[in-house]
Amino acid sequence: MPLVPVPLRVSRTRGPGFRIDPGTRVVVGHEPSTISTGVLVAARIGEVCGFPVEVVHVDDGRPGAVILRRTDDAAYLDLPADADRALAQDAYRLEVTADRVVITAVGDAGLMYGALTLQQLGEHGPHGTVTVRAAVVVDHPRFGWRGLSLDVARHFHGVETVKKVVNVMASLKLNVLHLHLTDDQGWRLEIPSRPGLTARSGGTAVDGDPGGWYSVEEFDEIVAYAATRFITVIPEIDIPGHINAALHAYGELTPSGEPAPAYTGIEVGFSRLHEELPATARFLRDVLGDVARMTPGRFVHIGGDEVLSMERGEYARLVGTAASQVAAAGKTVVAWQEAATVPLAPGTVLQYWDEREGAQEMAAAARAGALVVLSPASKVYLDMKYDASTPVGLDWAGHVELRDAYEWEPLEVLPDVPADRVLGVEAGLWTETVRTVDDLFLLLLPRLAAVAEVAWSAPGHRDWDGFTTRVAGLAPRWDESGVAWYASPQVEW
Ligand code: TNX
Repeated sequence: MPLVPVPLRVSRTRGPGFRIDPGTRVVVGHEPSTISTGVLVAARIGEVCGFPVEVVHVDDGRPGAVILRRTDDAAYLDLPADADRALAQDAYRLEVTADRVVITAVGDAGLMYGALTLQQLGEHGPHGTVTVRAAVVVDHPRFGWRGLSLDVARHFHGVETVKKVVNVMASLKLNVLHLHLTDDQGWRLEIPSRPGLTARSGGTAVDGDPGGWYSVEEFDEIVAYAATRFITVIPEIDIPGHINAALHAYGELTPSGEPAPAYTGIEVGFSRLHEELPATARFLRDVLGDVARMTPGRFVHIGGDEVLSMERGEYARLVGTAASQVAAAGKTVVAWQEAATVPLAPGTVLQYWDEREGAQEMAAAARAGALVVLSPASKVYLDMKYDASTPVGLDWAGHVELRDAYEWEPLEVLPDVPADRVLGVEAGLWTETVRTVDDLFLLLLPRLAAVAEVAWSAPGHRDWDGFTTRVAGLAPRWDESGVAWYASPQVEW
């Protein structure tokens, strides 16, 4: 299988390659986290080859060992001198010789990424054997934030589907899953202090389609499943707009005191919280407190997008209240670009999506201490149709063919934001039109592979022609795992 995202350095070395066969063992040492990484690596190799792969603590020197080795010496990995810590955690060195494979990394994430590269280098032979040509790979990501945002509010997608998405993300070395859990059409996360949110607004969705929600335990299951694959889940509770589901559940949040009617259309911008209602601050405190407690990761996303019916002062105060609740719970705030004009704590993450506006505001916020994640809709909104014939999707940001998702340079999106303020890149998949798991993967693949390479691979190391051949090699894996994908005419599949 070819390599996507393309690594920093791959050198073929002399001599025969490594054969993965029933004698292959994964050697993990005694570090508990490395043992669990080793178990996952062994399971993956076993899955591909069709036989169980043993995990052992020590290397007995016999041929056939895949050795996972943690090191504190990042110099060994050839990292650039100024590489930040997140990148060091993800870096790895992979050495394949006839007798053994050695994966060396500072963090367990790096070990896992090295094993994924090993898997992609494997060539299938008869009887389940896989051979990997002798090589040395040295690799680290360009960006520490390589994400996908998934809207489970417009249409609900359950735990099993999310796990499939996580598997595909992990295979592409993506590491942030942002879940858009609430919107006008439905509320998808159980909030223990506010059971009415899911009881009354969990069952609705666009067009009257079936809804659903994650219980606390199910959310935990997603978080843990993702964490094992080095993916951080970022929950988004979208305030102060996109909030009709909450207004439908709790009449105390509306000026009349009456619950708002359920909403199943796909307009945006009409619903809002009201600063003057005492219930509003209590709502923000309860919900964001619970969500922060349910989230082991560093970040909680508070939305802030497309509030079309609120005066700026009220908007700023409501976003500020939500942000202080998140900070009080010990988490870092993420918000959409509209919040760039609100004074927020340094280190707040702003997510840029709407290229029609906001560039100056983003630059000013970055100068004042904000960090930036890039989700330019015309490149990475994977709910955009590929072309006019795509059966699902929207087109407000244009058609996004594979090449559009691939051929762009993140640091050119907001030229006035200094490079050291840019955390990375996040694709988006909004689900107004996305009902089924097949719809979902048809939009995700192959474009998610393009975005993953933009986020991981250094400029100058990636190019469109090379990508088209490499991405074609991923399709058989997608078929094996039973996920849909779009045969873009830009690639010879
Ligand atoms: C814009 S991106 C939105 C979403 C829509 C999406 C559809 C963002 C912050 N807001 O509410 O679902 O476009 O592509």
